[in-house]
Amino acid sequence: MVLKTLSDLKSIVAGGPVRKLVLAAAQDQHSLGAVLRAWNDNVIEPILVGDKESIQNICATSNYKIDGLRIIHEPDTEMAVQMSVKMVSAKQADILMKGKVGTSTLLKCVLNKEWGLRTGNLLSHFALFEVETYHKVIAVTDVAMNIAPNLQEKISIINNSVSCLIKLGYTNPKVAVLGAVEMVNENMEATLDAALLSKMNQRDQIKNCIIDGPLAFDNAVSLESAQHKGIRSEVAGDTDLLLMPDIEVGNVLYKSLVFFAKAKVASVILGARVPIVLTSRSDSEQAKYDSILLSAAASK
Ligand code: COD
Repeated sequence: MVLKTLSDLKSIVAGGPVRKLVLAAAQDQHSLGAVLRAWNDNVIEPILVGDKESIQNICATSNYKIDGLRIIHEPDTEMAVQMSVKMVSAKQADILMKGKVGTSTLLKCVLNKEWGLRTGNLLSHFALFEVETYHKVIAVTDVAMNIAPNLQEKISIINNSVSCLIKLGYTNPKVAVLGAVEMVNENMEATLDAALLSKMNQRDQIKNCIIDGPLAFDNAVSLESAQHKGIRSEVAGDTDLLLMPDIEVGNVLYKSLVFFAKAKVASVILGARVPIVLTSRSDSEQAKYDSILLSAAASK
């Protein structure tokens, strides 16, 4: 099974357990809209932590029905995030979501050594894109958390992503490790890592997926382009997951897909005790809603 569109996420979570989601610093219009929609669809049971008056004002202005909704009043943003993270640590919630708070404030609380959500695994960002010009949903990692992953960190990022794809129904997802070129070039570290990752996959040191690289972006997503260059690869042209060399390449690709190609996106932080919805403030309500569905599927 592969996802053809992001709306397929709905059927994956339909009828599954209702997850408790805590929205940290909940006084944010798009986050509230997405959370209340997922609540209405019976995917999650929300707990809102934040400035109660602001939350109520946003809901009143937007005509959101909030009868029966659990709201915990904490007007200080950092305290609201801490309280939300601690609720997850205490197993009172299954998903953490970022509201009106900066990414690094939330991540620093998540990484807190005493009461944070570390498991010993690397945390990494995983995004799914639906773009008209590709024949299926394409996953991209890591475009938002790990800045310049080394080989070991790239292995963890692949493992986090492959586990998530398997929860979504994939078998042996196809992973393209990107470089600027498809040949190993000793001056381009990304190509060296890509060749090592491919060989480690062949030798079963990285399991449950098919890895090939280095592949340039065009070979990864276009069979015609790969054939034109004479590349023989099971992954080329049919990639399920693109592994980015670093955060700059990843973030620019993410934003190009959304702003130029009008792609739809859903994303989640993996590797912590629970999935974390960490969409950016500029993401649409639809992107936040799809990210909640993805997190619910990832929390299986
Ligand atoms: N997984 C697990 N543990 C981690 C990770 C990770 N990905 N990153 C850091 N840690 C641990 C370290 O082992 C250490 O014990 C502690 O956390 C602090 O590590 P530092 O000092 O390297 O981390 P910080 O606190 O300076 O920064 C961690 C961030 C995740 C905030 C940092 O990596 C970061 O700023 N990433 C980019 C986030 C961002 O700006 N995204 C923008 C695109 S939206």
